[in-house]
Amino acid sequence: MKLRSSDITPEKTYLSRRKFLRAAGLTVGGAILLGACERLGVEPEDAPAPKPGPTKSKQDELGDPLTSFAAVTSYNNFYEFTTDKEGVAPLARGFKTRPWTIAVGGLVARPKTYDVDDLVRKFGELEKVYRMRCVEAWSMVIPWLGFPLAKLLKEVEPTSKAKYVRFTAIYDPQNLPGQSNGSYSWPYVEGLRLDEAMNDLTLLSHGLYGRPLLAQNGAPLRLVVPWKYGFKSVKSIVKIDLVEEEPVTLWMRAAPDQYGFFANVNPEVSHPRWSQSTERRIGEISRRKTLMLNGYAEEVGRLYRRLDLKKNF
Ligand SMILES: Nc1nc2c(c(=O)[nH]1)N[C@H]1C(S)=C(S)[C@@H](COP(=O)(O)O)O[C@H]1N2
Ligand SMILES: [Mo]
Repeated sequence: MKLRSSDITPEKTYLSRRKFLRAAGLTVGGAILLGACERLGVEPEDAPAPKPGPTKSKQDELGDPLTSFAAVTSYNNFYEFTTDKEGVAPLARGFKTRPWTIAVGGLVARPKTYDVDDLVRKFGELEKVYRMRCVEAWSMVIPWLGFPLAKLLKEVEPTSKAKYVRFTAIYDPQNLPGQSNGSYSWPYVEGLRLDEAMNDLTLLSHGLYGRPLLAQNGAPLRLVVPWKYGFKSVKSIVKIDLVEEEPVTLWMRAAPDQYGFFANVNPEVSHPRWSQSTERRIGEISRRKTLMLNGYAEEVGRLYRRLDLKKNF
């Protein structure tokens, strides 16, 4: 099926002005809007707003402040629900994320199906503050809870044939209204080269802001790869396979000329719809420069020494 680029993401301005200001915690006319709308009943919601838990960090290693919990949990890309960013959280409210298993297999010595809570107990929770840069040229700073993917991979013992990791998200069209959208090949599939998957920065996340992940953020378990565009960080994973060939991802299938396998954040390689040289940090007014590999070049640049990042976008 042939897609026009306009099919890939709806032409949508993000957060309506009032919601944006509220999410960003900005002030209008001297009144602090964060939380005030609920108290004043300006914008009645049908359920109480979720609350953040405690975080150890207030900023990332570059000194950038955390994006508000309200923005992180109300402005989402999760096409299994809807392509409308503000529509995801309301639709995801009743989505069942327990019980949940994740099957780890393919080219491994010890394939195993894990209950997600056993995984969390076994591999624990680190807090890691990462920038997340969407290919649509907006970004956030998020305090994740999770564990390195490498811990899980080491336990299942990839064979010498394994070169890539393929991640498969849940397929459940009865409960995921977006999966009736025939423009995409469901389920959502993503992939990493094995060395990328083994890198210390690469997390499996089960929480943010000191509390368990909400469904809109990919509960119960999602990938986080901070030097790549946000779409690599696949949500609500049910299967992880070690494979020999480069996986074909949902985005590569949808528009191979626009989305490559690597999807490394690169201000020098523009997407046909979005220049990647600058970005809008959610909660800030003016744009900022996008950093090579999203500011993680020191940690992961060596993975790409032999790769032309202009060709391998
Ligand atoms: N299963 C699944 N994972 C997904 C997506 C999706 O539509 N489905 N969207 C991706 C995109 S484009 C981005 S930018 C991030 C957004 O993560 P967040 O909503 O938690 O900020 O999730 C990624 N993971
Ligand atoms: Mo994205």
